[in-house]
Amino acid sequence: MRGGRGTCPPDVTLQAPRGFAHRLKAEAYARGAMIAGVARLGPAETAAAYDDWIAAGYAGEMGYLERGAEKRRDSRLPVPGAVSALVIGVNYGGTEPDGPVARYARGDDYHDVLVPMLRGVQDWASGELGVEVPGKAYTDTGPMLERDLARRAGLGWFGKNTMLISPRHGSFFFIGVLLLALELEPDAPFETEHCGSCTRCLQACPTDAFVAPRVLDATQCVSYLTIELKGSIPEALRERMGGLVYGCDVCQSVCPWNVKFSQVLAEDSPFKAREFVAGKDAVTLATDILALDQDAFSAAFRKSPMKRAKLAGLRRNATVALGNLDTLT
Ligand code: B12
Ligand code: SF4
Ligand code: SF4
Repeated sequence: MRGGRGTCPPDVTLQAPRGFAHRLKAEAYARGAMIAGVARLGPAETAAAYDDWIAAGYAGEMGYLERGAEKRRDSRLPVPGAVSALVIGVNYGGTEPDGPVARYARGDDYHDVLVPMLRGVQDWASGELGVEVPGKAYTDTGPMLERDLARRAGLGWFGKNTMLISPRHGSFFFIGVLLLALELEPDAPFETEHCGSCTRCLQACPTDAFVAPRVLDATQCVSYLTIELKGSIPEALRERMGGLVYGCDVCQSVCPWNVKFSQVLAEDSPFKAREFVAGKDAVTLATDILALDQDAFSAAFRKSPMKRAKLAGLRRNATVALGNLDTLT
């Protein structure tokens, strides 16, 4: 019926039997999802907000965001024939303590976990329906407005910190999307918002990176500065980064929805902190990073999302953190 998992011929859209969407979500839960919903694909309601964000230059050096803009505006475009999305949220441990490395990056790389998880669900669906179901799995791996799709699938609302927040689980979860050329009964989109008059995240951001509620200037965000930025970190922002070495959770940690509803990580979760970062304060971690050579770096961060910054990026971050903590000689 089709040419493999990543590809599928146009105009092949299957019809799922009644109740199949429920079974599909149950399969996702069984494979590790904390939340799951089904969305009908189509033009993104937040496309204009996205365009404005790009036009304002808030994406900084992340040029890929503009290049994929057309597909991001309409979720039917990335996979020909796709009409539905299974959208999952996977817990990465909001009850873990704050530290110099953001929670999402302490364990295994989520791309290596969520994509196979979703492909497993796709294969399960093919087996159940007796025909290969065309589709493609994404988690931060393609031109997709994942938060837009997650809201559409009923998972939660856009917080003022821009995170997709679930009223039952907070926001410390990854989003994974499985686009399917399969007609499924969709869940109701999440239509309410529950930030109210709260502004804790906006006030707590160490670099004042929020231009307005729900609008983040990524070029000012510590997550961007420590992970995405290739060159040196602008001097004016260095001191404000304090002891943050990789990523930032501040605007999530202060959120009452996380304080109350964050979920504990399962003992066998791939997102448990690896030895090199577990329990270390900023000075210890930064000192250990500066002692790494290339081989030791590769061994310590094998299958870790922290590889993305490369050794040079981690050294840069570690140096800024140590400078801030007044320990450089
Ligand atoms: C680029 C990017 C970043 C950039 C920019 C972040 C940003 N807020 O835009 C940087 C490097 C800074 C970043 C940081 C982080 N990221 Co990031 N990132 C992405 C990526 C690749 C694209 C996001 C994007 O399109 N940004 C552009 C803006 C305009 O889109 P948006 O923030 O999603 O906003 C949407 C809505 O909020 C709405 N909207 C925007 N403005 C307004 C205004 C109003 C009034 C309304 C109603 C709606 C609205 O429209 C937008 C488009 O749909 C996604 C993966 C993906 N493909 O979607 C992951 C993703 C958003 N990141 C994720 C994570 C985990 C993080 C960090 C927590 C990592 C960390 N600890 O350091 C931080 C959080 C920082 C933060 N507060 O957002 C998760 C978020 C999961 C969740 N529950 O929300 C995602 C979905 C990856 C994943 N698959 O799990 N990230
Ligand atoms: S991740 Fe940190 S720096 Fe970025 S917006 Fe949130 S609090 Fe600000
Ligand atoms: S801290 Fe407050 S304003 Fe910010 S996302 Fe959470 S509830 Fe919304």
